[in-house]
Amino acid sequence: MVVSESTLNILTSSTSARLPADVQMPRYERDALRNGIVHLGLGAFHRAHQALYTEAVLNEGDLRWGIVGVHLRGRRLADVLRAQDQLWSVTERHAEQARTQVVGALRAALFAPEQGEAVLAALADPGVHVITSTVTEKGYSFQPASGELDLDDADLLHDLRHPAAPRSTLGVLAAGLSRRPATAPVTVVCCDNMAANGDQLRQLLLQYADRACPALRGRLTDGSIAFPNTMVDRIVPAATTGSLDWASQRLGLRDEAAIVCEPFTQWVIEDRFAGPRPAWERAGALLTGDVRPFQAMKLRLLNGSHSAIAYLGQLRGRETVAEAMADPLIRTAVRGLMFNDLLPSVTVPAGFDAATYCEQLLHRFDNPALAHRTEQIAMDGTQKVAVRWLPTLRERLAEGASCPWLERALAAWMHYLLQGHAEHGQRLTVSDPGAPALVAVLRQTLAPEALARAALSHAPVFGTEPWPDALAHRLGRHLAALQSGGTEALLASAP
Ligand code: CS2
Repeated sequence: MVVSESTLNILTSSTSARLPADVQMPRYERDALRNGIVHLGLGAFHRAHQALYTEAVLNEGDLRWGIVGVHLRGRRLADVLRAQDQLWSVTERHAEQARTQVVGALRAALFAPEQGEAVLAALADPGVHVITSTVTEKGYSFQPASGELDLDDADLLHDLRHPAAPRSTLGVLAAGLSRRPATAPVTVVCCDNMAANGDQLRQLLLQYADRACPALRGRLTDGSIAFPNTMVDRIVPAATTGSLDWASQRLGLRDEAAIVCEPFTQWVIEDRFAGPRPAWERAGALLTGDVRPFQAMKLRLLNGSHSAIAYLGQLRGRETVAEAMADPLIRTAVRGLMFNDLLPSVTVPAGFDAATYCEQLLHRFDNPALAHRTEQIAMDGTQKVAVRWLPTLRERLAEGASCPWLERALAAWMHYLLQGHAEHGQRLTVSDPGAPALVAVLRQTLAPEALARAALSHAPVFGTEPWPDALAHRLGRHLAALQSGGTEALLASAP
């Protein structure tokens, strides 16, 4: 083999000895690892979150939990990880502080479209006791408002016709689980930002099984496959050229899979496993009977605020969350949204102080060391808004309360979808497979109130239960303000 200069400068098992002494390395023999976990969706979030909890378990000597990673789409990262012997670095940064660790937990990075057989074999392996997933909300092929399968999803439709050669998350999971011996229980741990994410995934698999592989229904209902609900939290921006260059400087080696994320991390998991599991609690995970209060607190306060920052930030030309938070108009709106509109709808888990939690969130959003792009968070709004904002809005309106900030954020999202450019003129890229259908509805009229009414009747996002007429009226006023005076006019009229 020709060893080129550039190969010598890449993070691999052999070059890792050259890393600076303060970079934490795996403290176990990687060759002795066994496959215990299959993970679907090998993006940055998994590699900075669940993989680190598992790494801590491995570092304590329980080597049953090596991870087989599966990329469902996009092969670049699978290739990168293979070239790096499945190693990558995670640097936790806040302002000037930085701590770096290299993770060794990954045993293989499979690319499902080309290695489908190996993926299904891994899922069916009786030595694998846990399957985790981070495929983003849209990766589960469902309609956010109804929770039903999205029969417009091309990959899902493909799999319903060809279940033995699946492409979608549900199809891959169903085919792999169907192959497992009946004597091998397994736990599927959904780690995406959906309410009752484990229950939701199980429901979707049941719907899928009924259409494509009826034999799986029995396995999904006999208790041999568990779907605990989880709450996952860590701010992990997608890598940028800047973050990769920064990591290379720090490591003295090129790591094309390097992650720079915040120090904060939280994982709350319903303690409902069908077989053995890694002792993730040793790494700080909370195993508990009821995850719902944690999910609501996090999805509404953190993710709900994030989405507002994203749409206001995009319209006002703020590239990152930290930049958006430094904009007084956005900061005031985010505080109002959190403390006035969202917090009253959240039952904070025992032992948490709600106001402290919100202040911590503001501090996390301010982190100047992260380039967390508002464009990234703005993606897939049709999935996210339905989970992050609408349950609060429904509940608060039913109680007769008002949500002035949340309603303004909703209007800003609609305006963002329609505008296509920021207030200073820069083009905006809307990346959301569900958006064209909503935008088509919005484009049917120009009158703000009619536009708001049309949006609220778009069932895939807003559901089939009617929204109060007064809401359409208020949203219409906000849209009119946006059309005439932009976000400045929108936010100036807020309480
Ligand atoms: C963000 C989340 O991109 C987004 O939609 O709101 O990825 C967020 O950073 C994480 O959920 C934090 O735990």
